Amino acid sequence: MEQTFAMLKPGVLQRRIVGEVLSRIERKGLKIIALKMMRIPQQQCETHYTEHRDKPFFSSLVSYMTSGPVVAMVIEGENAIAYVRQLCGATNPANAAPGTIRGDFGLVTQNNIIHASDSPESAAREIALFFDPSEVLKYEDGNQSWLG
Ligand code: 3AN
Repeated sequence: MEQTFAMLKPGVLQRRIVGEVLSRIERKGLKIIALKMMRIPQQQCETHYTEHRDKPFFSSLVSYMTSGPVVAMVIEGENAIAYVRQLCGATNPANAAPGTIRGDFGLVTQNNIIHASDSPESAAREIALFFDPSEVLKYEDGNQSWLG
């Protein structure tokens, strides 16, 4: 079963919409197998966004992402990476369709509510960066064939 990493960005807790965002992930049938609130240390944040190190928005992105608590998670399910990206919508909320998380809750690109891994390689790297294996919990769903 595929696993992906997602993170609710600073501001989501303050706006009291953590539950709304998590519920969209759960309603889809995806399974949350790790979840924690944390403040990201600067170094860890720079490592997480290392592919954007040379972009003009890098330092602003890192200071925003370390400015308040985030909610990090590992999500499991069939095609979890693609489905979570689909639930998020386009990077720029101006282009994100209504009904998507960014389309419904976001206004500007940097503060676009949620991060989600974009490939199996990023998912593995990001899960390992944020979670100790002991924090990722395997549990049975019972016989629910609609879960795929
Ligand atoms: P996504 O998060 O949709 O995979 P990426 O990987 O291109 O998009 O960007 C990573 C993060 O960098 C975005 N979630 C957003 O916070 C920030 N970002 C991307 N493009 C811009 C931009 N043009 N200006 C400011 N921040 C940006």
